[in-house]
Amino acid sequence: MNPMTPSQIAARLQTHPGWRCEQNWLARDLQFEDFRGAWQFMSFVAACAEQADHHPNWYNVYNTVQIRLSSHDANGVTERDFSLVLQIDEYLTDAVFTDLDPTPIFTP
Ligand code: H2B
Repeated sequence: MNPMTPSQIAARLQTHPGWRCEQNWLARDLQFEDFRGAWQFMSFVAACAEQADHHPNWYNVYNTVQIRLSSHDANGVTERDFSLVLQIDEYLTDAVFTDLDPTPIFTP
């Protein structure tokens, strides 16, 4: 699967508020009410990821989750990443959360 072009990604992101593109990644930084909320979100995404055999990069600290999606084998963003975005956005329609300002992922 070929990576999408920056203009293709920008066009798709029009319908996915909260998400942005950072180099070869789709990125979103979320804050939930508490650790339980963050963990329930991650559990949902983990199940979707396993089903799709397509896994996020993410970083969790208490009630925050920084999620990054990319297709490693295509070295870029593909439809598989947007398929996860769709499932995540659907989950979030019933969740209590706020979007955090873009925050670089902590790298030790
Ligand atoms: N997840 C992501 N995001 N990109 C990949 O290229 C990828 C993956 N490849 N999950 C899968 C696993 C591959 O390593 C396994 C062997 O199918």
